[in-house]
Amino acid sequence: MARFLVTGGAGFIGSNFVHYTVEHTGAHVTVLDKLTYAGSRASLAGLPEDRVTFVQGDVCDGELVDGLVADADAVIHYAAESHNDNSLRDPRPFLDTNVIGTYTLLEAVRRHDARYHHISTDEVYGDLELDDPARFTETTPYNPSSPYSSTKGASDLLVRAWARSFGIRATISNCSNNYGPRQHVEKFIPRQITNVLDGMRAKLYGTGENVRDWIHADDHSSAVLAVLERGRIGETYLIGADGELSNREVLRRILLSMGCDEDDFDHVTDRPGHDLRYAIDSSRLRSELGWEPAYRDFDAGLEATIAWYRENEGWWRPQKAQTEADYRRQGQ
Ligand code: NAD
Ligand code: TDX
Repeated sequence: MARFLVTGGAGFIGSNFVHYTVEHTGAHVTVLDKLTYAGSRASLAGLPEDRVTFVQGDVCDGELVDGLVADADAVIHYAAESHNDNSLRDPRPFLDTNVIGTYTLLEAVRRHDARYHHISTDEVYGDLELDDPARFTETTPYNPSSPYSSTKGASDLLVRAWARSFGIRATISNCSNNYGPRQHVEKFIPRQITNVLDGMRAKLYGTGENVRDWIHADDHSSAVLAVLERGRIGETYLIGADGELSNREVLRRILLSMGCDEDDFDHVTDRPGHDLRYAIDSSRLRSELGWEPAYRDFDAGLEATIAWYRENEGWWRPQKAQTEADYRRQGQ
């Protein structure tokens, strides 16, 4: 039985990967998660105890990390400070977790010769004009805009350096915006859904013309498994599902689906340095590894996500008041 160490496995995408792995493989998963404001044990509820072990701890803790990596065949590194708006308020935790945490894991991987997969984001490439026919590819130069994306870019470069200089067996994937169940209410889609459920107005930054390239978290997980199983060592794979939509359009669909008027929202202060558009060309992943997304109908995936938040108020309620208080302080 393969032994996976999944960092950040109590977060949105990491927990999706743990559920997906238990369902689709025979691997045993050890989750290492600090349980910051973004992590929740409830996201791992219902998983069989003989398949998943939970360890609460920090990826920057060298001794803890060394012991866990020594027992793993493969390390899949999701743990990160993940929210752009938080990185504009207080960048320091992003440097600690995203840069030093990755360095700590890489050193342990080097000592124990574990297979390493690094989870990253399309935001490392900066942004595109709305009318640019180009999309991001594996050779697009890095040009990150925010403290979040610059620390993710830094962590990717550490992985490349450790692969080249020390020969670690590493792959990297850079994925576009994920949606689905168990996403923190600070993020765009869950924030709007839970605002409507709470009788508050939805909040759109700036004009809302900004475009994001949406992918269901299950499709991100299936792509990561494909890279782990069949990816070329040393390679980077972009993960995306051709899901470009403007924020204004996503919000319109949420509002109409929840029985609101499409104008039932407030324009709020824009995010400083707000990236205009992300778009992923995932040809390499599809042609080399034969991966295809299972969720081709964004509206159906969005409906299911809205239903999940309706049915799981107990999961998101503890996060909501503090998140909105933080946004209010910034006029958002
Ligand atoms: P998230 O904020 O929901 O979860 C992050 C998890 O990491 C939490 O459980 C948190 O407790 C844990 N964590 C934070 N600091 C830690 C530390 N020092 N030690 C151990 N655990 C720690 O984030 P997410 O949206 O699930 O993102 C997961 C990964 O995927 C990140 O690396 C992110 O950059 C990447 N990514 C996210 C998206 C997206 O759309 N959300 C897209 C592409 C890539
Ligand atoms: O209330 C809001 N109103 C709004 O208009 C919020 C919270 C966001 N937005 C806009 C900002 C973005 O253009 O919606 C878009 C999506 O925002 P976020 O959910 O914060 O995501 P984004 O900044 O695009 O980054 C996400 O995708 C890439 C993840 O948070 C990152 O971790 C990932 O790397």
